[in-house]
Amino acid sequence: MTDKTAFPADFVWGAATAAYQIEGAADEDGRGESIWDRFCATPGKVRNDESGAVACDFYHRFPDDIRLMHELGLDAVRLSIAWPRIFPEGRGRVNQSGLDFYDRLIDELLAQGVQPFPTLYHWDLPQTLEDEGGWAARSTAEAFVAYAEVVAERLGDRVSHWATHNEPWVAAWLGYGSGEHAPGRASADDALAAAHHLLLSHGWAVEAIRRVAPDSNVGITLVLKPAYPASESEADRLAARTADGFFNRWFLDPVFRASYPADLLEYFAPSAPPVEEGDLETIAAPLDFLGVNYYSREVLRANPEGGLPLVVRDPEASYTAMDWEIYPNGLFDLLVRVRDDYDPPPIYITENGAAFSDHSTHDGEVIDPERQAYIEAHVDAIGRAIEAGVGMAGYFVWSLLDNFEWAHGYSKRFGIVYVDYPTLARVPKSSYRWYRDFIANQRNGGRGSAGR
Ligand code: IFM
Repeated sequence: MTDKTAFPADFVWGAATAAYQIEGAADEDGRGESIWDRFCATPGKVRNDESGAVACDFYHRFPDDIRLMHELGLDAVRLSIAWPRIFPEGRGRVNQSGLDFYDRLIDELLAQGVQPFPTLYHWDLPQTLEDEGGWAARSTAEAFVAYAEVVAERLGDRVSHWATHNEPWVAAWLGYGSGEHAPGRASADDALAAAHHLLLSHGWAVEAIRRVAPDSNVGITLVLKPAYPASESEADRLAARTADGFFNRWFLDPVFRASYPADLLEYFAPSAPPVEEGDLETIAAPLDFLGVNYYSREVLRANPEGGLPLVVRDPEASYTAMDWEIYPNGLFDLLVRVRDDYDPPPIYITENGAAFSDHSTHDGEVIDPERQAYIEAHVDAIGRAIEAGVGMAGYFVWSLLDNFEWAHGYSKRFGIVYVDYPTLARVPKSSYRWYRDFIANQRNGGRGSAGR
């Protein structure tokens, strides 16, 4: 175990959320339709045809939820801005009520001592833009920059840290490659184009945010998944390298090296991202921080039939309710590797957490020791990375509240606060109390033991 005093005094302890997953109020105050509203309304796309129409009703209940954040002792919270609240048609007309909502939200957070770390895009693209080609079209990247500028202009006097995008791999490959997520397209060409335009819009937005809010720290959040070979064989090592290229290097290389990885360009050929002159230099705009979302790893072996690498399941390992292997050391390995290969700016773990099937007991308690153990082990891995010299700036647990888990609907609970969906009552879980005591202990220089 790491020495808990490894964390610097200014290390940020946070929790993460996203607009579509918690806000609800889908038709209120002029919000436009998003691709997730449309996807959820399409029968069979989301478990039980559930949607984020009400979600946790954070839109109305945010003062109470911010009180929970304050009592938890959070330094910061990740929230995302819903693009369709600001530009109901994606571009053009600004909906002032949408901006007013985030204005009130940010003021309330600051009043309670919680720093907002907004993300501009957490997957809720205005449907009108999807109708014009979505992220597969360059024009969506142009619309994103106009949106980023309007939001940063209004909120930039109170926001210190902006993330442009959350997990462009998911937005591109699950949204446009497999169709598991909105908008539900299944085309590798579209996914490659979407990934490129997401990255391009990131680069353009970095410049736009800094122009209108010069004191901002700007970064991007990538979901990274270390890939390990199932054996030392050359074929398995190549399988792991390909998986690593697909998940990790495809995004890290353009952001930090202004290039796409050559082995993956070859792998995807004849499909290719629609790169225009100057795009890669734009994407590689220097950043103030890198956000890393880490949940699990993959172990790969070569496919004897020559197709995609095969994922190997470790029968000895523990898995979460998402069926994701619990592998905290992967986070340590990943952080050291990202530092060695990319020399990034300070890293925030912008998401880390686990879904388990939590229940409220007869006396109304929710006891979730597996989640506590998961968080503790991953925080420990971060402490070890700091001791190994990796520049770490903060940790955000995913998630503050149980919420709408995309195609899984409400069936997967990631929160440290339980949400009773029929009544929308909030019940802090035992992991919430553990995290509260852990944060308080860190403020105390890591000298006491975190309460159980
Ligand atoms: O719920 C998601 C979140 O929106 C993005 N990162 C992963 C989480 C768990 O799947």
